[in-house]
Amino acid sequence: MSDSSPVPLRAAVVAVQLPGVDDQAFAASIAELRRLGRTLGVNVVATVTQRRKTLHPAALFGSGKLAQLQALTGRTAAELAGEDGEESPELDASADDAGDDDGGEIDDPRIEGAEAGALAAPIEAVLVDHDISPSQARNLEKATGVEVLDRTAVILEIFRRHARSRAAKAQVEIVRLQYMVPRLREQGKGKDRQRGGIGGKGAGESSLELDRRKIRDRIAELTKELEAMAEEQRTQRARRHDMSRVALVGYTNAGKSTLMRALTGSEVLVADRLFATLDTTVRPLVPATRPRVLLSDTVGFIDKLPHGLVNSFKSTLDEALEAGLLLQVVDASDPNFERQLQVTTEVLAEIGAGDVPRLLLFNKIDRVGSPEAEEAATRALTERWPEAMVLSARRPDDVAQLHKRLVSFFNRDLVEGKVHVPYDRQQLRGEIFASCEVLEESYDDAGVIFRVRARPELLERLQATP
Ligand SMILES: Nc1nc2c(ncn2[C@@H]2O[C@H](COP(=O)(O)OP(=O)(O)OP(=O)(O)O)[C@@H](O)[C@H]2O)c(=O)[nH]1
Ligand SMILES: [Mg+2]
Repeated sequence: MSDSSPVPLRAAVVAVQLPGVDDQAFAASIAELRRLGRTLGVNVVATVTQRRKTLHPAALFGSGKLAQLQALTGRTAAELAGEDGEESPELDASADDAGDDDGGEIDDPRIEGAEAGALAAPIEAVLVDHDISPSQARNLEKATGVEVLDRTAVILEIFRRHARSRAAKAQVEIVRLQYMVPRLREQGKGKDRQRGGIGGKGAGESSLELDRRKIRDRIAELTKELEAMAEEQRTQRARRHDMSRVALVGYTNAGKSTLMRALTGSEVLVADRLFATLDTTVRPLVPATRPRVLLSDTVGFIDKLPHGLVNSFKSTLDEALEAGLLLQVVDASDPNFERQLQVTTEVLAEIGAGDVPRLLLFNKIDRVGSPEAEEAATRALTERWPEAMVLSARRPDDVAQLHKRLVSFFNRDLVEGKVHVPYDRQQLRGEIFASCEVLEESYDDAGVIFRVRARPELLERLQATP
């Protein structure tokens, strides 16, 4: 199989519905994995689900379900077992809990697309909507004979493809390598399959060649590189320390970058795909305000975000931590928005941004439907979240109103005072005009006296400057 094939890979999504996961949440999670797959150019043509009490450590599915999945690969269990010269461990392991197969209601594999009844062509990959262990993945690969990616692997691959800056690339690379370490032995034991596919293992790169020590060295090297970059970023942030800063945060695809564009006139990337933005961008509000308000756009969140990714993007997310205000953007047109809001709130707490003042923005209200539906949705949202703003990033009036609200938020903190700038220190003049609202300018023998409105910390610093 060539890894540069322009034809989308055909895949099946598999998921186990565990107790405590309701139908809606289960369906939403699967739908999200399909979207993640599409972002990688993977066409999900079937979904195989099963209810089980727990995730079995070795076998994800019971034998009946596994047979259905195997059928989608266009080969029989016997063929698949014969190919590997041994019995499928997935089938063995599922013998003890075969009863589970009948334990709950089971979907038949859903065939997507027009031709119901049978798949037009066999699947070439399996996407699992869980984080599975290396042995679960290995067993499933053996049983199906196709590439298996769990949710983490799918997200990591998207991050790898979308990373642009040196820092983002290094961050993703570290997490990917960490993900690979426990899986190396598994792959090393069997024959190394030099096939192309989704997981970035193609292009002649053999996982055997990369032994663990080499990987650890590489991780250490990347970590050092990142630390140097973080230092640089810290210096840059320190320079913005006295300024009014707002950070856009929220679920992936909520419309953060669209709002960034609308509020700052910048050309950041907007795309209808998951994790379009991985790098942080900082721009001043436009129309310009005095003092300046800086807005930052950054990576989005997702349910079951791989833990390493949250950690590795922490320095990127520091921008959010240091902001005076977070704009928590929610896609109000997504049926699953409440869960997305919850996930975002949890991640914010996890990175230590739980206490930063926050303004909830229910975005994409233009997408909910008719004017009546929109009105009803707006009413319901404001009833439940009275402090929130309901808006559409595509409506200039809404954006103007948000702009106003940001300005008045920071205005509340401003204090009035005088700054004396000696004639030989006129370089301060530029900084004062950029960072303060200048109310009056007068002169004495020694220099210029500015009467300004500014953030208290800034005013103190300016007044202390000799
Ligand atoms: N109808 C409508 N579409 C919107 C609105 N805001 C954003 N979109 C669309 O939603 C999609 C995602 O928007 P982005 O701004 O890229 O979303 P994001 O939050 O930056 O997403 P990530 O960078 O992936 O985390 C794009 O296709 C936008 O055009 C809105 O208010 N109304
Ligand atoms: Mg974005």
